[in-house]
Amino acid sequence: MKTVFSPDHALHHPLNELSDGTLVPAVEIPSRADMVLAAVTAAGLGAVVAPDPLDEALLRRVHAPDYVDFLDGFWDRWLAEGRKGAEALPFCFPTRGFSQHVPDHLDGALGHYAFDAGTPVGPGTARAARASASVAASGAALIAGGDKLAFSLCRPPGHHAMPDQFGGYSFFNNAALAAETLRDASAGRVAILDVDYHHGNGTQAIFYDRSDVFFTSIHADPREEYPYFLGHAGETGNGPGEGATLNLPLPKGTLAATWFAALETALAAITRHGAEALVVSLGVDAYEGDPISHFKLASQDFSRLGERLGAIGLPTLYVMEGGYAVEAIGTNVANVLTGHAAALPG
Ligand code: SP5
Ligand code: ZN
Repeated sequence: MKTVFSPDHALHHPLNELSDGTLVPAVEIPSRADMVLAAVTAAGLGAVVAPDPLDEALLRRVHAPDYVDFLDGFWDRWLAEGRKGAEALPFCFPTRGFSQHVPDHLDGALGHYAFDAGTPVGPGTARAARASASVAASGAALIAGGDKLAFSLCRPPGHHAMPDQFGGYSFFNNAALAAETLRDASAGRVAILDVDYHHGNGTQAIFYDRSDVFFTSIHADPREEYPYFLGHAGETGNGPGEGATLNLPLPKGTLAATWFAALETALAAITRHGAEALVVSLGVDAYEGDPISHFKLASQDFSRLGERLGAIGLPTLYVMEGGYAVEAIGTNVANVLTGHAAALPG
């Protein structure tokens, strides 16, 4: 299998995030990707390749062009205004009852294009997010070209990114860009399985009205965990997409046995949908040692996850999402990929 990777992820290097009413050290940091790359290399999982240039039309089909332009231009505006901070955080949002017009004021525009105040934007954020998107799309191109297994080592993550809002450490929705790339390349249906601890609200939103891309997610119940406002069991899709979204929320503290039972429910639904390719939003923050999450998967459970996904036999692209136990993130990701590769025939 190939791993697609870009060192440009390091252009996004958040310093602090808001938590418990104070600024604390950011957890979505460059060393995450470096640890994963080192573990994948050490496991002998195959070649590491650079991404192809990003298809601008694809990016602007999944995301609103004005949102893409805003992110691209944000840091120059911040500098031109002589702002003090080394990075920006939105703090005022057009919630219930507010106008959706884009303000001229930079803080207003930043809030318009964001849904949380916990996702710093810095000098290289847009360039890193673009590199991450290209890593996702290039991984999907490998699968479209006949590879049975590939890994897009994306950073920053993507599954919280909405069509025109960033948040949850996500700017461009890498899994959605990968699924779109697969749809463009073939007539087959695609399934997205999101195993990150947090609900993939952005991916759900992007495909909510569509039947050709099935979205299923195993995550902490939004009633008691971020992103709070999406990911409930009752959200099943809309219009032509009715039935093509399956949320499997689980309580904080969930143990491996319960988590793997939910996985079986998700896999049965993927099979029923008739998917011909699988995109896995691979967050490993369901790990028991994760500093911001509350599921109880052990490192060996990630091997079991890979083995189970390999056994269903669909061409599969793994797209890196969350996972903040930096010392274990490499082992946990390599365990998934090694398990999957071992389960493939031949
Ligand atoms: C891709 C991904 O995994 N994004 C996760 C975004 C979670 N953001 C909210 C983090 C809030 C952390 N607050 C912890 C408080 C501990 N007392
Ligand atoms: Zn997560």
